[in-house]
Amino acid sequence: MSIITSVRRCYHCGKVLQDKDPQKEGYIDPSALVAVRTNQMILCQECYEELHPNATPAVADVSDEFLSMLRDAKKEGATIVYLVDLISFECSFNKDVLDLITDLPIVIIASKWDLMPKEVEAEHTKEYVAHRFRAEGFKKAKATDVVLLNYNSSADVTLASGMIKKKHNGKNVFVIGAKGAGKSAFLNSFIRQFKNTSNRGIMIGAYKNTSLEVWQIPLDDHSYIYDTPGTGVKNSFLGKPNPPKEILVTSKIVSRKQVVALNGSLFIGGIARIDPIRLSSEKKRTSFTCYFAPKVALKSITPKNDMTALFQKYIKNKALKPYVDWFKCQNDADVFDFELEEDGPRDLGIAGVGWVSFEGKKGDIYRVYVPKNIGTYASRAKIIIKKKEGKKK
Ligand SMILES: Nc1nc2c(ncn2[C@@H]2O[C@H](COP(=O)(O)OP(=O)(O)OP(=O)(O)O)[C@@H](O)[C@H]2O)c(=O)[nH]1
Ligand SMILES: [Mg+2]
Repeated sequence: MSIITSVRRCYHCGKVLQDKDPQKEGYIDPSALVAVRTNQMILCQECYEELHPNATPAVADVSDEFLSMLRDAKKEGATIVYLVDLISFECSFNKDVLDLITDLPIVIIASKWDLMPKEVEAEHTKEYVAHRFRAEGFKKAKATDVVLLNYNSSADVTLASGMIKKKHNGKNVFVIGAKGAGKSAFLNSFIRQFKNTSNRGIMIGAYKNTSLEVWQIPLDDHSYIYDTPGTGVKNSFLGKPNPPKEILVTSKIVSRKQVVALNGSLFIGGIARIDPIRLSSEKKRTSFTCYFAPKVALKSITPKNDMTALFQKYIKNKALKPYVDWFKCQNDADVFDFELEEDGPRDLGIAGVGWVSFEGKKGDIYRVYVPKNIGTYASRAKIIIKKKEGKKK
């Protein structure tokens, strides 16, 4: 006689489950294995992570070494130059970074000003950036702390350099921001205008007790300005191994209009989708002003019975550019409902790609589909289109 016992396996990949070694296949936390009955379907940790959607939009990642550098900055009361890419920075913040620096003096540089659409208005944009920083914990951030920067404009660079010199008060300055935000481009322009009044030179090397490669430029005999490695962009399309080239904004964005009916959808290439699912306006449709690179195809879909199957068909047939091979079906998506809490111009954005702007009404709900682990956000509008002719850039 033999005793036959059914071996518990992952319902998705079929691997035999084990709770001893997280590095080996089929691993599952022991508590999860105990908690479920023998006949219940269960997933190994790897499949659970692969299949399980995020409960909140994905956030930016950061290394421990970077945090240890910022602990130094905090200790010495250094000044932070926080550099953000105006086209897409809303999902680039990291809570551990913010916890260390929100009380330090700050200069905010918003780069790629030259790539913003022509209808953009400088004062509104500065206030928008300051508002986003206040929301992230920089309670005192003001529009006057923000410099809009085109790194090719020597006037913009002079303005930013002047603000840094005025604020840093003899202490070190750390230039931080997401990968690709434009930190090095700014510091290269800074160096072109730079007069070294100290008896020290510009150096490149590992920051104290870390492997972080930093540039250090002497501001005076006691302080440096550091160009630091970018914080993680794993939650952005730009952080993926081969980001689709169509998303890259290389010239001034030109806005496009798309009207989408209630329960219809705006397909953004084969990489995202936005559906108005509750609208209070009588017209029961939303007019989106869309800010993406010109090769990102946009398509307004009238409501259909099976929107999921339709979106899947578009993705499978590669009908709209861009598309990525890691977003094949609805199971690969994170899906969020954004319910508006106030009336007024609002944005919905996708990390590393762009955003749509529209007139929001309190209580309206928009459903956003993005590939799993790509950030998405809702905010007040980055660009307000004035009825009367406003100040042009
Ligand atoms: N059009 C435009 N392009 C910019 C601007 N600033 C930076 N760039 C471009 O953005 C890209 C990334 O800039 P970098 O300066 O390397 O970014 P970074 O923040 O140093 O990136 P990491 O070192 O990887 O963290 C480069 O191709 C720059 O030429 C700007 O103001 N306008
Ligand atoms: Mg750099």
